[in-house]
Amino acid sequence: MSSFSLPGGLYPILDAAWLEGHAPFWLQGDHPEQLARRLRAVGVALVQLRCKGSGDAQYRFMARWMGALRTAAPGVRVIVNDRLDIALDLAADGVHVGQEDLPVAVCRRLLGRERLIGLSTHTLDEVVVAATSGADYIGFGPVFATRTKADALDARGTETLAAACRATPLPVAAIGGIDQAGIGAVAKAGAWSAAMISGCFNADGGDLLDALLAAWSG
Ligand code: TZP
Ligand code: MG
Repeated sequence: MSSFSLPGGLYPILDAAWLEGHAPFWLQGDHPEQLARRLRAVGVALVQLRCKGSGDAQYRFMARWMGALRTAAPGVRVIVNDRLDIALDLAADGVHVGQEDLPVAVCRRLLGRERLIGLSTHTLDEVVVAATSGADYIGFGPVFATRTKADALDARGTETLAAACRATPLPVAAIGGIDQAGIGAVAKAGAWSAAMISGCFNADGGDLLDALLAAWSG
């Protein structure tokens, strides 16, 4: 495991399908660079790239955003969802895997000690097991109901999130339905960060980063 010391707070997930369906302009021209600059300016430390499309689409989406983030947001760490091979090819700062993806031990062997590995968990049992998996942080959720992930499980609620945070020494990235209204409770529950896809943006696709940060800090 790497020596994990990364500031928490907002953990935006740039999801290809969500952006395409709700805020496609972020995918055009130099908008990726503009959003990358915004993320850095507000102090975001970690971003995840997520694309559930074909391998080719996944690669193009992630390569485009990796380029934008490296250029316009140096210092912001970039985590690739699911695809360890793409993470390696793009020299990402780490990978985020689910319970049914490549085992953390395999990711660690290929990524080395310094890069980050996140592991999704959904139950307290999974949280406990994850503590010895070699992951640097865990995701836990869905905390609230979400419309973004079609096969999302039932909302766990902030009480269970707090129990998850108590049950592990690892930093917990809460996920699922987190928005301006809920992010304060997520922070109070002891989460290290709030991972968000839709909650980062308003209905027009404008970013809500300032308001989210204010609500996170209470
Ligand atoms: N895993 C659990 S819920 C979820 C994922 C990827 C979706 C999160 O999206 P949103 O829009 O922040 O609810
Ligand atoms: Mg996965």
